[in-house]
Amino acid sequence: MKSFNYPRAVQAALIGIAIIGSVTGARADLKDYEFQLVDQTVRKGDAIISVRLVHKPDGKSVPDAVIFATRLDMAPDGMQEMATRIAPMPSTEPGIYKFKATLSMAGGWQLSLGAKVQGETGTVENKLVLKATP
Ligand SMILES: [Cu+2]
Repeated sequence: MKSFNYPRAVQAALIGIAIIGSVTGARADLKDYEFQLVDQTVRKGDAIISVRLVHKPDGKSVPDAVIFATRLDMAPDGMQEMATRIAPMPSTEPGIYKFKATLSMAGGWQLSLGAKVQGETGTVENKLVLKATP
């Protein structure tokens, strides 16, 4: 019976380590956060782009993050030099962040975003691809 007890003790210790690991991981891991496009497709021209910042482990939206849009360009269509200006807009829904941009051409646009999340150190960085329709 002694041979039985030892592995169980090890198993219990490993579970303990796993729990501690996941708790600290949830606090410190910026990979737990991601941006998601509210709409994958927008109309060409003056557009409003809405993104949601999500905490993946619980699927919750993250309000009060400091978001900065770094770039919007047509890299998905091989035109990375074709960039357009992007401006933040006020949002009425917590966890949803809005931007205004002029998408001068139909096709794929890549939005590069960064975020500072309350209580987390470092910066969440994501690239999202949306489609502008003619
Ligand atoms: Cu283009």
